[in-house]
Amino acid sequence: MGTSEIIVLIVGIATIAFVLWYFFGERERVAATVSAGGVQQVKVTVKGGYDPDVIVVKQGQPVRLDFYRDETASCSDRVVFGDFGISRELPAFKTTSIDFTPNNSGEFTFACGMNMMRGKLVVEAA
Ligand SMILES: [Cu+2]
Repeated sequence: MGTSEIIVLIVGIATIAFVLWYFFGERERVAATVSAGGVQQVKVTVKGGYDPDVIVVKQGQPVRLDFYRDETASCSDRVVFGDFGISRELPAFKTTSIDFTPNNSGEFTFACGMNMMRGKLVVEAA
């Protein structure tokens, strides 16, 4: 096998690894920080997606998610937590706080109003 073939092989493997990571890899996962009042807080930036898009909290303790919408694209003007009956407008370039207490453990999806941008709330059993 010549040098150029080896290079092609390495580039091919790297490309496949990247594609696998991109589609199936663990997304950025962020655990909430707990305030003095016992509220689990996470700041989420909304810009073409949710950052972080996997949020880990504990069951039975109040949660505050501060969504900062850093864009005007209409796709993200609403965030919906279907399992919690929450649907909230997110004004552009403002922080919108969403407060709730997850009473059940499990994985819950949140999404924009069109269900295109998605994130995951992981509630760990108390
Ligand atoms: Cu959308």
